[in-house]
Amino acid sequence: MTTTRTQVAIVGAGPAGLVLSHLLAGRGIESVVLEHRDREYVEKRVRAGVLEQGSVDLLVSTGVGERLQRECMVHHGVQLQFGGARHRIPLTELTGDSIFVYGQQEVVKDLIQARLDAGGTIVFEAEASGVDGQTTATPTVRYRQQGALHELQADYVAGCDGYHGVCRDAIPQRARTVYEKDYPFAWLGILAAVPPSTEEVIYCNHQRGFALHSMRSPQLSRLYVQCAPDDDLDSWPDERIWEELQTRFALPGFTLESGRILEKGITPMRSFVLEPMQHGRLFLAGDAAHIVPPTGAKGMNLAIADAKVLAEALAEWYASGKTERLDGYSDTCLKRVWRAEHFSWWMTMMLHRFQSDDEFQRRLQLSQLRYVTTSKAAATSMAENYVGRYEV
Ligand code: FAS
Ligand code: PHB
Repeated sequence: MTTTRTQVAIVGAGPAGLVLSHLLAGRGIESVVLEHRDREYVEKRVRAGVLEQGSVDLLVSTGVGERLQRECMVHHGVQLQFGGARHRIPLTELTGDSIFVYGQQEVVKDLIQARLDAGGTIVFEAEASGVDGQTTATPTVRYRQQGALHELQADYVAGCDGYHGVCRDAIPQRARTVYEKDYPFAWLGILAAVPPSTEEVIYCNHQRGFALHSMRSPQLSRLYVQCAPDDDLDSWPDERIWEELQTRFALPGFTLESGRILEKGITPMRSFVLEPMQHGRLFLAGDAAHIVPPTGAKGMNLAIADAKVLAEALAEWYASGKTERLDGYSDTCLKRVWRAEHFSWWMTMMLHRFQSDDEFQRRLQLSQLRYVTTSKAAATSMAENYVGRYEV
């Protein structure tokens, strides 16, 4: 077994781990990122698509936003469709902020390239199996690469390995509390080589279920349709996907373009928070600590926000030996996490069809949708949460 050492060991090369490594490098702090998959896999994995103003400001201000600024699609509103009509929430008019459509895989590509250009270390195909010594001064990550066992010693370990990673389990059961909720549906998502049929993201509440129309570029559409939680892709041939999407988005004078599906996948819907997000010298960031249903477009933005807080806390310790920010990391992050958890739950409850749905709940949903699309106060509340501009 080989043993190596760094200042900060980061498990996971998703948005949380890569932003953290990038920000630490900007403060002269060395890190090593251990990533289970190969570079091609992580750069092709299609996931989130909406960046908040705060996330974009961070990436641009730290020198990794040049392609994002060139290629992203800037949106000043989102559409809510229900009861046979579409209603616009004017995000920028209500909050002063916009949203930025730029695929998560593009953010990952830009960050990986920036780290490697800067001489950063990302060890691909390195699967972490556990963390030891997290309450000592030298926490250690055990990992396998090419069949051999290795260990990475560090001053601190950042668990950025997502919901299915191993770092969360390095926090003892006695020291943690889990809050979670599963939803009785999933999202089937497609990436299609079809120009978007809309200029702005459409969230649709339809009798048959929720549907979402987003995009990745003027040539690429990203769409989702609510499906059963145990659905599999075999029961969703392309023809059925397009037929269901066209049914749910149907409006007089509107045509949903269809075409070649490049990628499809089913994402389960859950809300999940682990408290606290730290134990000793192990700190969790992003999906390793919390999950939101993607209805609020918060997942990737929360991961980036956690990384920013952790980078600033680690920089304070390396500069001064002070631990106030590190000690308060979890409390600081959880304020924003719970705001995003509530908003994502609220959007999910307002827009989806629940099998146990009785007409009372259906009428509550429609009343909520009518209120959000007619009251400036209600629309502003939704807009503030959606663009991520709130004091928590
Ligand atoms: P990530 O999961 O992105 O990254 C974790 C990384 O750790 C991965 O690269 C993984 O390979 C690696 N890893 C895991 N275990 C490891 C181990 N043992 N050793 C080493 N590395 C390990 N959010 C939205 O806002 N909108 C969406 O539409 C949306 N769609 C999604 C679809 C899917 C299928 C999934 C799973 C999530 C989706 N999300 C969406 C949420 C998603 O964008 C996350 O919030 C975001 O990826 C969080 O980033 P990270 O915390 O970095 O975790
Ligand atoms: C996406 O573009 O993938 C997207 C947009 C809005 C969401 C979720 C996903 O709420």
